[in-house]
Parts: sequence; structure tokens; C-alpha cells
Amino acid sequence: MDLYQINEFAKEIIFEAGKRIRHSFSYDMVVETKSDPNDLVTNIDRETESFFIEKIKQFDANHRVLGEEGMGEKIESLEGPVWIIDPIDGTMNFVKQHRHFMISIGFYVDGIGRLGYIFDVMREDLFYAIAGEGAWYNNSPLRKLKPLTLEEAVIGINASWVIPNRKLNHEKIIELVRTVRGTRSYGSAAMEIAFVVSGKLDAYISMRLSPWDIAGGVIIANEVGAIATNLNGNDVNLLTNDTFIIANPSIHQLILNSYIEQK
Ligand code: 2AM
Ligand code: CA
Ligand code: CA
Ligand code: CA
Repeated sequence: MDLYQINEFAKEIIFEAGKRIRHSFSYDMVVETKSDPNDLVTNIDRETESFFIEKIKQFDANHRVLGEEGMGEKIESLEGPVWIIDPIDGTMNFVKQHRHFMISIGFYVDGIGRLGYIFDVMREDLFYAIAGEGAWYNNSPLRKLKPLTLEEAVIGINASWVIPNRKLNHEKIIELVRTVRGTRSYGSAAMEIAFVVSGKLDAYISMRLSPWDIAGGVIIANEVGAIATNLNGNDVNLLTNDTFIIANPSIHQLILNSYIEQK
């Protein structure tokens, strides 16, 4: 398998999908809800996923695709070559702001991450990695993350974390928010992961993410030394939903040990 050739193909279809999404703003968007009134999906999410599947099947019919909108096959194992795709990560931003949403793609072979992509569609900014070869932000190599203290860290966290909730001790999270230099919330998990791997954020935590939210990002994370696990500190699982943290290696364990107390 020629990973360089697959990488060139992946970049090509990502740029083309981005162009199609940007053009979609000039015609009607149909917005529907999924699991709850704030869980949005549009015809463009589905059309973009279908576009990727069609291109990938043309490229190699043996490659399987796991996509958020379910246009690919039902995937129960990561055997062989599998693409894990979120056609639009940050659909609410896409609908409301027409910016701050990403295409997120991971390419796996027998469960091992080989190629990872996070593409900021409106800025045309690509974060990507080839496993074992390095990671890039457009044409510039991404460097290994530098150590820092929690007091110097800026973390990606959603405001709902500091509201009393049934999943975790919010008092500890308030303490975390007081300790760090600052917090940010961008509304796209893939964007926050892209910011962590490029040192623009130092950690990002989420109570519930799906494989397609993180599949591309964790491959890039590996190349720059960012640590991605669930909130129990275990390796991420790409077949189920789970809690999630990605962080600079110098603060990952500290956040988990001292500030995350699950109920
Ligand atoms: P999405 O836009 O692809 O759905 C903020 O909502 C982040 O959490 C986004 O990256 C979003 O991805 C993700 N997310 C995962 N599950 C979600 C859900 N059930 N409802 C809304 N956002 C969800
Ligand atoms: Ca969604
Ligand atoms: Ca998503
Ligand atoms: Ca999505």
C-alpha cells in the first residue's frame, strides 16, 4: 500500500469537498435535527459524506468507510483499510456562522492510524499527518509540543462543564478553570483538536465524542506528542462513543488526576 499516493488522493478530495461546501452557501440549505433539538444535520453534511464515499470507492473498492451520517457501510471491526469520516464537524457553526467547521478524516489499516486530516473549510487550512513521518499545518511541519505548566495552559472546554451535572464533579472543573490561564470553546471538536496539536490550545476535553470526531486528530496527535485518551486515561476506541481528552503531555495526567472526578 502506497501511503504517499493515498495521501495525495486524500488531500485532493478534501480540497474538492471544501470547494463544494463553500459553494453550497449560494443555494438552499435544509436543516434537520437528529438525537435532540440541538443536534443538527443538513443536506450538505450528507452530500459531502456521499461525495467522499463515491471518490474512495472509485479509488479502491476494497476500502471501507465509516461516516457520521451513515452513508457508508456498517462497520463492526477495523480490519483492512478503513476511512473514518466526519464530513462537517461543527454543523451548528456551519449553519449559524458559515465558518468554524472542519472536515475530519482518519485513514486506518487494521486499526492502526496511518493518515490523519483536519481541514478548516472556510480558511482552507489543512492540519495533517502521515504516521511515522510527521505532521504539517499546510506546508509547515508541526513541531513537538513544548512542556508547560497548568497555570500557563489555555484549555478548550464547554461552559456546560461548570454547571452541576450528573456525570462529573463540576466543583473540580471550576477549580481547573480558575487554575488555567484561559479557556476557549469553538464548537467543533476537530478544530479544538487541531489547535491542541498545533499548540494554539494546550488541552481539550469532552464528555461524549464519536469515532469520526477524533479519528483524524489522534493520528496527528501521535506525531507531535499530544496525548489523547478517554477520561479514565485509557486509549481511545474508534468503534464507540466515549469521553475524551487531548492534551500537551506535561498536563494530561495532572488534569485527569486532580480535576476530573467522574460520578
Ligand atoms: P458535529 O458538529 O459533527 O455533530 C460540539 O457540538 C462538537 O461536539 C462538535 O464537534 C459536534 O460534532 C460534536 N458532537 C458530538 N455529538 C454531538 C451531539 N449529539 N450533538 C451535538 N454535537 C455533537
Ligand atoms: Ca453531527
Ligand atoms: Ca463531529
Ligand atoms: Ca458532523
